[in-house]
Amino acid sequence: MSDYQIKGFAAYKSTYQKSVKEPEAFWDEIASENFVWQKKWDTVLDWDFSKPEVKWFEGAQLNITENCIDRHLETRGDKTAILFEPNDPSEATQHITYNELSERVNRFANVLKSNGITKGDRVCIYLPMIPELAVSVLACARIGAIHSVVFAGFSSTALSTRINDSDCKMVITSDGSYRGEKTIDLKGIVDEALQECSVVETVLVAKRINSDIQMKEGRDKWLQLELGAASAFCKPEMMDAEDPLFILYTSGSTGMPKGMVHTTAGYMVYTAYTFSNVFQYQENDVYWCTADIGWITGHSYIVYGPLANGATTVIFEGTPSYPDCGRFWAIVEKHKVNQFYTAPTAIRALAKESLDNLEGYDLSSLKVLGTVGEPINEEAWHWYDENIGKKKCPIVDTWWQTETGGILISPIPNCTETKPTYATLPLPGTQPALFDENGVELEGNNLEGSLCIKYPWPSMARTIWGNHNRYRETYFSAFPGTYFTGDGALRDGDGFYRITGRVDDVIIVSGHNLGTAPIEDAINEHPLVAESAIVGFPHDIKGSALYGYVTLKEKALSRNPDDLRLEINQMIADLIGLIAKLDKIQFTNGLPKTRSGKIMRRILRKIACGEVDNLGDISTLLNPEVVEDIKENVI
Ligand code: 7RM
Repeated sequence: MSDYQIKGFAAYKSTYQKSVKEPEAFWDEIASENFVWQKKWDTVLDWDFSKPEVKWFEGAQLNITENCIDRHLETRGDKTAILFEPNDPSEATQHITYNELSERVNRFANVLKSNGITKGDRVCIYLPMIPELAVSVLACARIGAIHSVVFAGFSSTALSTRINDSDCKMVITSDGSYRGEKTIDLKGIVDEALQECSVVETVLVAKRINSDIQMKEGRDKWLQLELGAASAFCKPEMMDAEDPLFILYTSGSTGMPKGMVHTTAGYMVYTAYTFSNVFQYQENDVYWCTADIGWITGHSYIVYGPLANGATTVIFEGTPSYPDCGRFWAIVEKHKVNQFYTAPTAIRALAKESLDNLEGYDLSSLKVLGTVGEPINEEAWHWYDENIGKKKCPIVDTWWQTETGGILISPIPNCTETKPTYATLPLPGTQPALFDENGVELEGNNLEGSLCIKYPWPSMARTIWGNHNRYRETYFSAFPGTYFTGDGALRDGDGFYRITGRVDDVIIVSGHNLGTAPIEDAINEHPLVAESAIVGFPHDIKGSALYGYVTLKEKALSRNPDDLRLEINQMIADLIGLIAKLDKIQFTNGLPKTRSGKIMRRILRKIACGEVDNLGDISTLLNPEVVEDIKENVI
């Protein structure tokens, strides 16, 4: 293992250069030397971004579960593969070894087969963060079924839309889930969703909370009973390199969610390679990513990437605030976590709380800290660096997308430098470029533009399920010949990239382009501000003006709101300039967020523009209740 792990800046430099000059030779070598193949490829890469079509390792045959499980059994059979930490801290941790994982995946694969699932069938997985979630994903991959994991916080409508879009024949769920002090009736949500889904034949139900649920005769089956009756070995299905491995839905700025299709060989090679490098994982390390497996971060960096490297990966069922806001740190201490990977929204939420929550926890096992999902503001970056990493752990600000399958821009610990708010340098194999609004590539440094990727990388999504046209339109039409990410970025004097936010979040005020992220950063520098979001609204003279939604910290309650408004605008004026001052500032109890913690500016924009009756579906939000409050107090 770790043959492909880069050590030191010189190695990064030469590796990167090789990956650009001879990309095919570069990936050929990595794929040959670090994975098991039933049959090697005929061609490393075949691509045409105008179609668009991308094929990696064509002609190869493999099964990803042989790479994530079987090949480790001889040397790591008794090593913990999955460390399961339940919601309730008094419930025992489970250590699932590679041997045990193998048996569970094989049995589960046989259950899928005996229920009529074959290669190419779509299986929807709607489970909480329990071991069965990872096991069911791998069981699908074992037999070549295409998994479509739907985050178990989504509503029944969101679930049925996704089940129908890809015609899933089976749903795997549980009798319920734990979330902090609450339980959630997952099976009830599935039952409701399935009233709208005619293709589903079977529902496998895992027992988790022992609730009294309805089982529909002929359709619903208890997973544990089925597993007991299944044999413990299932021959892995041999997959072509470009056979779909999974579908994962991601919301676009408009319309139906997009079912991004990831294929087998390239996805495996890239997630494994980047996991090893970005986290500098060493053989006996314990790695923890706090994301849900329902998101791409969980697919790539809880399940496939870590397991392909024979790592120990933590699966945490609970929330950062249960039983108190020290839970993350209690788990880090308990399992001596070495790499910790989370989202800026979680960091900001914890930073808002008292430092007493950290008191007494030994965090000295930590070596690398990671962040993903949105730009991390300077204040949160420093809080993470000082209080969690004790200034000794490099922070990897990893930029990537559901569509990219794996991390594309990130520091590499102890190889490349970190810089607050910067994702820094492209990983080997990634060729980023910035384009201006006329579609001209911006050469040189110290510029800002639309972030595109000029050359294929192995884990890029190959299409949108059932809608290749939309794939072309969304990603390959704005800047022909390159993949358009939808993000803006700036490249500093050292060639470091800073993601400035979605390009659609740019607001033009009096002819000046203002990104929302830097203004929010400025506001967040105010010591009494917990979080903020900026949107534009129409203005007679300026074209657009800025509307700020600001959540204050507890301590701000005693302060006069108008004084605070003045101070916030002064902060912006000081840090950015008068042009970026806000016309309106509304104080909020919270900001509407997606389930993965992204602020839903679309909703805030509509409210600021007076379109309160036309907010669209808000049922998939993490916190739909804050929307009412915001509507009522609009300025
Ligand atoms: C992995 C994931 C993708 C979008 C992406 C960006 C934003 C993600 C960062 C980031 C700044 C980062 N997939 N984003 N990581 N922005 N710095 N390190 O989040 O499909 O759910 O979202 O998230 O806008 O385009 S995703």
